[in-house]
Amino acid sequence: MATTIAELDSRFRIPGVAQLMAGNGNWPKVQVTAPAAAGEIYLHGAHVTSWRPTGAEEVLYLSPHSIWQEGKAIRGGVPICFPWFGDKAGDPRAPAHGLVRTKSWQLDSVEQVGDAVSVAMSTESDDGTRQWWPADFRLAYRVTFGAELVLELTVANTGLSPLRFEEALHAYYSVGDATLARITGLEGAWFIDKTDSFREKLQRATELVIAAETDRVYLNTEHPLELSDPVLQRRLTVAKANSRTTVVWNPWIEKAGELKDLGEDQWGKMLCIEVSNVGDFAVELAPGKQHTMRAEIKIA
Ligand code: TA6
Repeated sequence: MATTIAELDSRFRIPGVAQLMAGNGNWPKVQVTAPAAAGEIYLHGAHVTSWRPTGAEEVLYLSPHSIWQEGKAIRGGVPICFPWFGDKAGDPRAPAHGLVRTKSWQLDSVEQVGDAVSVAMSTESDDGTRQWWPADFRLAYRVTFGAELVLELTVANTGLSPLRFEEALHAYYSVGDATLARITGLEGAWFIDKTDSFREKLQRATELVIAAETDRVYLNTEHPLELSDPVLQRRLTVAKANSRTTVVWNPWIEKAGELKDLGEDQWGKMLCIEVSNVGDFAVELAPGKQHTMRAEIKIA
């Protein structure tokens, strides 16, 4: 028996700070209005769709054309990709970016931590996931909405066999004009260019500029990045822990036009920087062990 939003709200609300409410698609979401930040996270996919530090504008991009429909991922915010990234190798029928961004997650706790609010959700393997990926796992996700947005994804291997999985916090950032935004902190890193037959290339320039469709997996990168936006007049830093790859994506006009839930009028307003462990840097996890990937986003 599904728990109603009213029942969830009575269990988890913190008056004036956090409440459960019906969001888009009438899907349940936790709405946070903490002293340090406002934000929201849906139980659908444990999907963060908003983070606005007090005194600042919204930081995350959410498509106005997102399709709020069972089985569909919300377009924008921070989709969780697990246990594979992109298409599943050797199985074109499998859902892109894995199995959990369209699952309904369990809400475990909502806590005020100083002037921030921390929301914990979880999900685990079931018959539905095992038909695509014969593994036993539990995911625990903790999101702290404060002066920083902290995302912590913990994967536990609850089975008897080793696991090898990819993961990504596929964050969409709102930008004033993607062609004027600049990403620094990647110089000297090698990357796989998915727009050029997955060729491996070296990032020579100090600044990454979006001047065409951009879909790159930066390899063996562990240090913080900076996204500067001269239009919105802000700089974001994206720091991470236990993540060896960073994906940078902008679909540009043509690919955006092919995505019904994005659209060619939207590509210039978003830029994805994805803390991840993908490809050769997928995570190997022994039975009974767990791994936590962490992203910390703040306005510089
Ligand atoms: O992270 C970049 C990427 O892998 C792109 O190749 C593009 O497919 C994007 O993710 C969005 O994927 P989605 O399945 O959400 O449309």
